[in-house]
Amino acid sequence: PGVMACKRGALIVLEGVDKAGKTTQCNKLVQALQQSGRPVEMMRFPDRTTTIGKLISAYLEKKSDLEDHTVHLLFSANRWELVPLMKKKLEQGTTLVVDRYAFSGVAFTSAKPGFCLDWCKQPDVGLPKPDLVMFLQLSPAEAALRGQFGEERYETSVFQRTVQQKFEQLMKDPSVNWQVIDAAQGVDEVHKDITNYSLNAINIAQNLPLGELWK
Ligand code: NYM
Ligand code: MG
Repeated sequence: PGVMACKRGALIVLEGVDKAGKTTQCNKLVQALQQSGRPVEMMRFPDRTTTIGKLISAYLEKKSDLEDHTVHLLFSANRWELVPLMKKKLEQGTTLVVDRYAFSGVAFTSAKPGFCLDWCKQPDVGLPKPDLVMFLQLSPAEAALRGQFGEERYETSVFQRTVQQKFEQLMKDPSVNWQVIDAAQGVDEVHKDITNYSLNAINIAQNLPLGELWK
């Protein structure tokens, strides 16, 4: 008898502007999937633990300055350096829940003057394609109710409004499985929506090959 192909895990991404609740919801989703006996791991981008990630982290904390194109390419390189690990995990049947991905990469850089969406997408073309991208939608007014922004680069309401518009442009692309989640709901309601979409994506992905993003 031939060796049975192991069913692959799903690549699930949470996106949204700062303070939308991505990290909280990623943690809750991982916990719920674990409790239901499904193999799952969380990842986040930028992954600040690698050599490239440390350069990015210093930039975000304003401890260093980097030229805008350069930092964009570093964010992308930080994803590419983790691709072999991601593919291995997915092939082993582990679902990956990812806090930000290439969409944040494009939305944040293209919110800067002089950057078009298309240039920003190019370095991430061919990354593992998420089976599901959930966008946690929160209006600037609702975000303001959640308190002050932090001290890192990009954490101003003016910049975040532009980032939101860039995400909206990216969401028009039907080649990506976008689902918009109303992040103004309570934590448990948001979690319920996210879990339902995720279980569905896990079921569908297990019989499909992993795709290539924007290709
Ligand atoms: N960010 C994140 C980018 O500018 N480009 C990227 O490719 C990614 C993944 O870094 N403000 C920005 C968005 C956030 C910051 O914040 C990372 P956090 O809190 O570590 O998710
Ligand atoms: Mg954050």
